[in-house]
Amino acid sequence: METGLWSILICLSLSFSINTEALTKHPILTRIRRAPEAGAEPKKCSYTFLVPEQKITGPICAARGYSTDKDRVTRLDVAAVRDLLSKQRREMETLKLVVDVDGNLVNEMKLLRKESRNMNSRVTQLYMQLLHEIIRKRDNSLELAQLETRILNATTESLRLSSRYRELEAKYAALSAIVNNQSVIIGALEERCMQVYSRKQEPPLMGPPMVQVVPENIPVNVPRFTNEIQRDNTRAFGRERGSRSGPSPTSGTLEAQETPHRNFSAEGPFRDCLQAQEAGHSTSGMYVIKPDEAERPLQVWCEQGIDNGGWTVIQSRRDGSVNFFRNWDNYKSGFGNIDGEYWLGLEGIYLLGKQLDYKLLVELEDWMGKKVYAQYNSFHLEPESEGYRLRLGAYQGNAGDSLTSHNAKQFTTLDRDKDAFSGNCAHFHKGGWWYNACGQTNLNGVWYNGGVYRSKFQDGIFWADYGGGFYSMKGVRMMIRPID
Ligand SMILES: [Ca+2]
Repeated sequence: METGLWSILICLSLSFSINTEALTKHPILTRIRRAPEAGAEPKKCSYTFLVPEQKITGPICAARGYSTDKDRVTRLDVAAVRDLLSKQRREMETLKLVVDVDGNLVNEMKLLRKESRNMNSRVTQLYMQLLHEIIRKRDNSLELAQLETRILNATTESLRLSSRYRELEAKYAALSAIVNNQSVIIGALEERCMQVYSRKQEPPLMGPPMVQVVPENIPVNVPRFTNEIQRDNTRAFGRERGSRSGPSPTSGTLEAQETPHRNFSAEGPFRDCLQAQEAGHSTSGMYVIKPDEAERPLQVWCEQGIDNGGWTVIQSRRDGSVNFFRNWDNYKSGFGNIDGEYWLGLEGIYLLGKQLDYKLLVELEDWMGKKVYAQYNSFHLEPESEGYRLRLGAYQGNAGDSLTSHNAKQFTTLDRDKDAFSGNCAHFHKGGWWYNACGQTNLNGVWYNGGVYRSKFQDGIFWADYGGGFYSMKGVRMMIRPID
């Protein structure tokens, strides 16, 4: 060596053997498994150390087998080692990353477990709620079933009562028929007795023929299950017989009318109740009217509550408080109480009907509280010189037509007989009416309490087509209104 230095070559063989198999077996590393490098033999490398020149004092150790390019090989080895170290460092970093990822996964797992526990808790809560709901619904079903049972029981009971009620109705109708027939028989027997035992030679009093005995619609069919409170009839009952005032009519004049305290309109006079209504008076009550040719105003009851209102009431019966067995003058001028029972008067009715074309509505109320109607599409009276002859139009309604047979008849009272019967119908029917011989209706007759009545003659307030001749109505109203 020219430098005077000698070299000692120490060959170091470093063997780096990385057990990659052990790494690839790690479960976490499966994702980063790499293919093994081909020819991954333990690599060798050489290092060259330079030492200062020394005097040779001993044996010289000469290296064998090292050629002149040994320095180049050593650098390659160093580079290879560095590369390997770098690779290992990267692998270490990769492993570190993997470990970090693993840690994150563990955290995620923990979170998921916690979430799962929460979900379990929530599911359990929901299950409990569901269970509670099911139990509650089952209880509701039970209550519903109990309620249905009760309704069924009530319905059964109601049907049973209804059936019982119909039976009673039928019995009542049958009994009414018997009473009617008995009244007729008794009347006939009384007449025969009079004939047999009368010491007088004068002919016996023969009554008019009876109207039909048992009509088809005897008033027993009333609306069922009504909530209406039955009105107290005890007050009227005391007057039942009192309203029959004996064979002679009262000769009194128009009864003093009570001072109206309510439902009274001081306005007017109006032509009729329709005009009052058109003037803005929409409530029923007492009004003053004055027909066109009337000498003095009249008090009337205006019915504004039924069938669009505007009805002038010309006759009213409801409690037997007024005697209707009266003479001609009374029937001509009118009598009674405007807020109770009254007759407007033939002259007033005549004057009303003279000013406009009117129609007539007859309202009947039976003792079961049921109301039926008969309406005639025209109505007026002829003047007194014609005996206030009745002029009626066509019938419509649900009461049956018992008035048309009285059409074109003059008015009869006990003291003025204009009827078609040999005797005086007012005498037998105890009222004043447009009698024929004598008639199918007697709305000014005797007010009997309770409906079916017993009498020698048919003198009750009857409407033959509704109840027959021996059924006296509880209430009657006759009212008129101009034709629309
Ligand atoms: Ca006569």
